[in-house]
Amino acid sequence: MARTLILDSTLREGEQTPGVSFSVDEKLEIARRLDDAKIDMIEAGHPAVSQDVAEAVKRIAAERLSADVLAHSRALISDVNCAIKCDVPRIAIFIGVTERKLNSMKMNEEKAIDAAVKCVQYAKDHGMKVRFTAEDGTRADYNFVVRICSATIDAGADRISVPDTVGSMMPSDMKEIFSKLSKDLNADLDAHCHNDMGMAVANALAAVEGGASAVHTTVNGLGERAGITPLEPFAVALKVLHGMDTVDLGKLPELSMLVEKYSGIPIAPTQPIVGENAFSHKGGVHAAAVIFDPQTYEAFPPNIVGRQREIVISKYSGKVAVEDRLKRLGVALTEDQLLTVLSEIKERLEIRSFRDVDILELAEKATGKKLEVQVPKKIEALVMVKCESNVYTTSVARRILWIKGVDRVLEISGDFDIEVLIDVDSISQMNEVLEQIRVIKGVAETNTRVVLKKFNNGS
Ligand code: HCA
Ligand code: CU
Repeated sequence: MARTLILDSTLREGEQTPGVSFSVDEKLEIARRLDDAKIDMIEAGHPAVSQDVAEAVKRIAAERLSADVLAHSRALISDVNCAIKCDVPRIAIFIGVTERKLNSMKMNEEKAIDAAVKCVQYAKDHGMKVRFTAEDGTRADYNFVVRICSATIDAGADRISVPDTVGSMMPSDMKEIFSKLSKDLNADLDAHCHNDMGMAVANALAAVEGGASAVHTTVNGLGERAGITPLEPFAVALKVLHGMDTVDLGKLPELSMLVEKYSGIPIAPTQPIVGENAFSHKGGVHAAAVIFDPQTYEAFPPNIVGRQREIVISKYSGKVAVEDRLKRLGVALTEDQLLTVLSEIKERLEIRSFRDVDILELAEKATGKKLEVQVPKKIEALVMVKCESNVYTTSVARRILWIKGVDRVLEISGDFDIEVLIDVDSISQMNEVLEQIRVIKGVAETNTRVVLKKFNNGS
């Protein structure tokens, strides 16, 4: 199978995510990092949207990245002119091709072909490489899709995108339509799959099997509604299922965190590849098997993207997981002591995941002696957070809660909006947490107090 090209549209489709607006500098940084990760094409924006979008496209194009940089454009000469002003080497010109969309634009098929061809020719005359997009093409009349795409190919388009604009396809149909298009069109094909029914990765893979040579992605799957094919699982799937090397997989977690930070859209713990839990094992049966042989419960190892496997200790844990954790902490217990620790773990329901200190404390109790282990001294701090007036405090609070090292988040009244309890092992970790809080969109000010002494009433 030929190497699939990846076009990343985080800066165009991704910025169409409700609530997301990247600054020009943020876009430049994301573009550089995408380039660094060896993305083939970067869809930098739709310049006709606004002045700042145009400026970002122009500045990204001026970076002379290895990736092919392109601008998005409606099939309007005025839009193409905006792209020309940005000096982009490539343009993607789209027009809706379903009967419904043609009606809403008060156009018929011939007029749509005419508008598309004129714009493609105009862009070619101005020295740009051109992709034509038959928007919502998977739901449109197939013969018309072939007719309009062929006309734009004759006018000079070298790539054709037939997007699943509303995410209504399923993989078998996707493969079929791309197999047909590869025979009927004399151009390279792009697949752009929306995720409305959660099939964007599967549909993109199916399109590749059918003959698509490029797939559109966004970091963290951002985009209109439920977004499009997320870059991270798609690139990993190409590697794991087809042995295909595309982007630098080791760069994905950082890229994902950067986009999480600038977009303000949190990564769910269960998100594949980049979610907090993507490489964690919890159930006793799972943990025991993974400790024996990780492949028992892993389709691919975490180090494929530079991450590490975690065995969570909780009431679901069995003897093997607890013994393994203690061994890694340098503690060996007798069978009886181990069973005592395990039964305590199963009773202490207030602790959802046991940290090393918690486990060591139980081991000390079971052995009746102070263990000779270097347990890092914990640092606790209270961070008061003030939010900007136009943001929804709960969404900021929720984002803070997902930061590693944050114990509790309280929405409060008074001078500050949120109080955060941090529980970490070192000052440098505390600073890291503070930094992660400060960069969250909507955080205006923070004020930190380190806990010196704690008094409990014994309850
Ligand atoms: C839209 C356009 C698009 C275009 C995809 C492409 C879609 O926002 O409607 O140019 O390939 O999903 O059809 O994103
Ligand atoms: Cu789209």
